Amino acid sequence: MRVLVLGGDGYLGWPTALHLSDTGAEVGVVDNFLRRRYDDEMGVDSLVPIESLEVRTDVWHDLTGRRIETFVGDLVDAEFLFDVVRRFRPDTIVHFAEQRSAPYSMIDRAHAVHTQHNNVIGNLNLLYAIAEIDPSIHLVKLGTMGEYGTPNIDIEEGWLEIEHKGRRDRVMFPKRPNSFYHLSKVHDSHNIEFACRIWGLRATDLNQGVVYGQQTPQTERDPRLATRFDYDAVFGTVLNRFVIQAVLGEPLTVYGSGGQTRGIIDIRDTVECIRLAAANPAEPGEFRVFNQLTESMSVHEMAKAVADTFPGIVEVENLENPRVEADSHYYNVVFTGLPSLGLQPHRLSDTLITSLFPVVEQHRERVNHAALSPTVRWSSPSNDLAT
Ligand code: NAD
Ligand code: USQ
Repeated sequence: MRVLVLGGDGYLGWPTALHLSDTGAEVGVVDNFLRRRYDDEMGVDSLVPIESLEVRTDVWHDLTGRRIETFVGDLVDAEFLFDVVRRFRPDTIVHFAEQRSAPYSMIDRAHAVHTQHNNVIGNLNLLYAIAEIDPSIHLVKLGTMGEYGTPNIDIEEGWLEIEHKGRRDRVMFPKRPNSFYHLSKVHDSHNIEFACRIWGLRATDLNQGVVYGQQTPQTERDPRLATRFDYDAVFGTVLNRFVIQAVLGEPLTVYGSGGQTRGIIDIRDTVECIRLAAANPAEPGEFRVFNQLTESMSVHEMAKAVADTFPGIVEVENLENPRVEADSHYYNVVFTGLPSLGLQPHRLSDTLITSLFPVVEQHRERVNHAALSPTVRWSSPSNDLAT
């Protein structure tokens, strides 16, 4: 298998590239280091130091004898992207390369426009590149559970059978996301479904829940293979943030009552889900959707799971919610597609939480405490243009 991993320098893309390479695939990585530039913009850095892409791939080669080819450039630059797909000739393209923070997309007009331009245009260029160069390429696209929002009905895997006024149809599941970032993923899903239906492309949209964890069997082989670990209020995801806050002795920042429920997944399951999707491609013309999570939990339950590992020491603080989102709602998600392909999920447990503690403890001096507090507010749209 020849797999091109777009966004292969990121939190999930890098360990996925290693996992695929380890299982024998010929892997190429594309990235423009946008994520590293957001760190400079926000004045933060990954908790765990990360090496350059060049060093990472050299270390992997030294350890395993396997090469990962790298292509540095922007998906929004269609000529660059077409050239890479022509040169690498993948049979699978895994697409992680997007601006992925909801708070970042809600900072102001410029950040919302950047997010949707980067994500929607990059993805659209990719669809054209596949259609022109080789329509048999299987696109494995990272979507998000947040595309659905929190509807008052069960969340199906991408599609919904409906009966309306005595007639039946199968339609894409209705979407009601909570940020301009999550909306960009909805737009991507519609564009991909269109390309499958009209051009006969084949795609798997993986609606992934919130990821936690930092190590995979491959990244653990050498500290220079580490992937990033974000904890700040803009790019840090909830469980990773709670673990860092617990180790630092800071209160766990639950937004609102903490009743908001989300799908979650261990990073080791993320990389395996990608392998399973790639190894079992969608049919030509098929827009296949899997919900990529292994369990659902309220934010309050996540905080409790972390706090319980430090009995009596860690406090939970209910902050006024900076976001606009339901914190008391129905949530029942169907996720049978990936288990039916063989996924054996890791579940959140004390052991998993405590296995993150040494990583955090080792780098605790690197934490910028000021970056832990949320500053982006959903309810007041901010215009960055001078008036
Ligand atoms: P990340 O920001 O760490 O990685 C994304 C990578 O893509 C970065 O290295 C970035 O430089 C690159 N990139 C972005 N735009 C690009 C462009 N135009 N051209 C080339 N490279 C570009 O994010 P992540 O946490 O690894 O997430 C990867 C994907 O998975 C995203 O699409 C995200 O929406 C999705 N996802 C992430 C999570 C999570 O909890 N982290 C959960 C669900 C879905
Ligand atoms: N939350 C807190 N306290 C915190 C941080 C978050 O209560 O300190 C709450 C949020 O209000 C939200 C939930 O936890 O209700 C999840 O927040 P998050 O920041 O962990 O996740 P989110 O913004 O949804 O985005 C992350 C990734 C994104 C991915 C998404 C999957 O950044 O790329 O798409 O998780 S999902 O949530 O399923 O859409």
